Amino acid sequence: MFGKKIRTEIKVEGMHCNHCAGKVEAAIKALDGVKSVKVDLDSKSAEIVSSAELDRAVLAKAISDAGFTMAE
Ligand SMILES: [Cu+2]
Repeated sequence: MFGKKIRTEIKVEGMHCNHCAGKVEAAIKALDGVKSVKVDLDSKSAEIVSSAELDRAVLAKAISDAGFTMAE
C-alpha cells in the first residue's frame, strides 16, 4: 500500500523546553491524517508528514489549544 505523503513545515512560538515541544507534537499528532511530527525546539519549527493536505486554520487551533502560537 502506497499512501500519499505531504510534508508541511510550520513555525511555532512559545516553546521553551522539551516538555513544550512534546505538547505541540501531541497536539499535532492528534489531527486527522497526520502520520508523523518532528518538533525542533531550536528552530521553533515542526515538520509534519500527513496523508492529506492539512488545513492551516485547524493546525493553528490545535497549537493554540495546547497553549502555543503558530506563526504564519
Ligand atoms: Cu516547556
